[in-house]
Amino acid sequence: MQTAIATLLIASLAYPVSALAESARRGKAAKVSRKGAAQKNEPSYASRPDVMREADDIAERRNLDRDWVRQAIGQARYLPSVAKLVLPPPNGTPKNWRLYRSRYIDPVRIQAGVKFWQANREALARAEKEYGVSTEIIVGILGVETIYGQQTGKVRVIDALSTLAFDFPAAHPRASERTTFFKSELEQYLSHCQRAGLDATSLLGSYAGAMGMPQFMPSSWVKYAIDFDGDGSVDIFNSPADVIGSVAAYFKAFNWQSGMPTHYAVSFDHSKLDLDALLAPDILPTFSVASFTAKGAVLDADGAQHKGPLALIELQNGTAPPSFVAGTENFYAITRYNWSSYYALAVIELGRAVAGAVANKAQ
Ligand SMILES: [Ca+2]
Repeated sequence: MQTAIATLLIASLAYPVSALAESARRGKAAKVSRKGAAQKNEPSYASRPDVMREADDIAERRNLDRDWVRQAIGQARYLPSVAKLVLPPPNGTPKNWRLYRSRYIDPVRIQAGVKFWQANREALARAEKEYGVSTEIIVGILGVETIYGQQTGKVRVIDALSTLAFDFPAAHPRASERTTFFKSELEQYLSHCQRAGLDATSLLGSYAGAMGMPQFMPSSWVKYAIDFDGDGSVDIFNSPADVIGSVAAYFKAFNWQSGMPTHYAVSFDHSKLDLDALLAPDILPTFSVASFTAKGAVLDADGAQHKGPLALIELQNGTAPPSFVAGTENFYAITRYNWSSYYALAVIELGRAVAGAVANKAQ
């Protein structure tokens, strides 16, 4: 989602991203596309004077050809299914890490990851060297996002972004903020397509407008996507090397620190446990090892040696007791791709599983 990302979008929705990201990427994504394809009876945005006025504003702000912008947005159609997907799940929907994990850490995805790793060793090694971002994390991200390009979304980006920019569901608690976000994404999308000579009405992506193998939102596409195979163009749809370099550049920009573990195992000393205090900063790494342990968190030997701040990450397991890990600044960096600790841990564990399978094959 993330983000780059649909990621950022989902991120800023401030509720269990996991459920949303999942529904979008799995079954419901296909459903949206089928429904999306059937939207021919929805009027195009060309018939909405308020939207055409916004198109003119975009053209002026971005110094784009007015007719071109009108034509691109004018061809977009409202997607009712997309609008529904961005609404928060009903209150009280329990999050479930084990269920979430089982959907991403599976043999199909691990096998696809092994193939991707083997086919792109050079680019992965170069990204690790130039950006300090480990192969495991890049492989984990691309597996969770799109199964290495197998599921990049089938919704027209112009339809998704226009729907969310001009008809974001008012029932959403942060509708106004989200509307502003999607208007900005639409604007950047159009501007980038125009400059890169791409057809803004034909690119496909997720229901939120996230594109390509890494599912970058337009703002991340503009800011972080790079040409990493040296062919002179940036292609996050078809070039695995460009995708690898772009994800690495994204992580570097969000303060990924080379060599730092993402998290440590944590248990509790119940005699001094202050769980409320430990959970108060949520996923933001805030505690030194000393203050973490003073509040009753017990780290393993590696964790006790950690130099930077830590966060106590809680993962609900439905009605079963929650799981906990001690997240570092690198764990937090992964949540900048998609604002969910469930997402981050799935990325980490998938990357690790693929690495293990690659090592096994090498023996
Ligand atoms: Ca390229």
